[in-house]
Amino acid sequence: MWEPLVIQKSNWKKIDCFSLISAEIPAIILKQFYEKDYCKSITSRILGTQSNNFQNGKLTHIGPFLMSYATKKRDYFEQAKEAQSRFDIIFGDRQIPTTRIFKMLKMVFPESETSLANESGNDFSPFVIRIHEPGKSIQIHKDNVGYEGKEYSISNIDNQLSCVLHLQESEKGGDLIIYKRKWSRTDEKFRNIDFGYSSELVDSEKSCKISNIEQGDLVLINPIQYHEVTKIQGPSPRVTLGMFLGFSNKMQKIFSWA
Ligand SMILES: O=C(O)CCC(=O)C(=O)O
Ligand SMILES: [Fe+2]
Repeated sequence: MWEPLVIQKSNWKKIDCFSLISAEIPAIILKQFYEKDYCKSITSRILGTQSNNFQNGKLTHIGPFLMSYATKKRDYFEQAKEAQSRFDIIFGDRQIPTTRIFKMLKMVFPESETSLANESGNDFSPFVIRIHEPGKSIQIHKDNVGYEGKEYSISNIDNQLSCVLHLQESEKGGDLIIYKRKWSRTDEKFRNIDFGYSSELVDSEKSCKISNIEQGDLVLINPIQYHEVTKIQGPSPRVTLGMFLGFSNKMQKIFSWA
């Protein structure tokens, strides 16, 4: 059995990030991390905001995603600044999800200092909002800033987690699948031209499909384990807000970025 750790509301003390880092569990799901009403109002503001395309229009993003700017650091920080004003419009008087996520981290790692990643006075983008339209999917991939973000200061972190707030679910599809296989450098020959990896890599691996995520849930995964999101089949887009968490100095410092 390779199953997620499901944490009910406000039981944050039970969050075990070490089991996630060691891949003993595929994911941690924090149920009802945000109220449904909050998610509904943020989603309606998001769907009314202009967004930019990523992966040739297959997904729609608000805010830059560092992996797309691996060798374009200056552009990334410029886009991060620009995105901030869009985030300000979306959140307005409502709480920025980073606030509650940092509060949760403080409870789990009371000795650690958590902050938005910064390099030479430039803030990284705090999160990326993804609008997954019906028919779209996210191919099998991994996220590893230590490999793909070599030009950035945060690439020397010890561990990386991915943290996704589910603002709206599609009626059908859009399931997250995590494979019990960690990326390694030699896998690069299985890389697709545009994005992701050949499914050959994970065909015979243990996996966990999470199909019961609800609006307001926060999902933590270890993104160096291969993962994918299945095709969105319902009429409504799947809307998420994602960020990465980087741990360094024996978990003393926690950085966030997207
Ligand atoms: O569930 C999602 O939308 C994103 C999954 C993913 O690729 C990640 O968390 O790194
Ligand atoms: Fe990912």
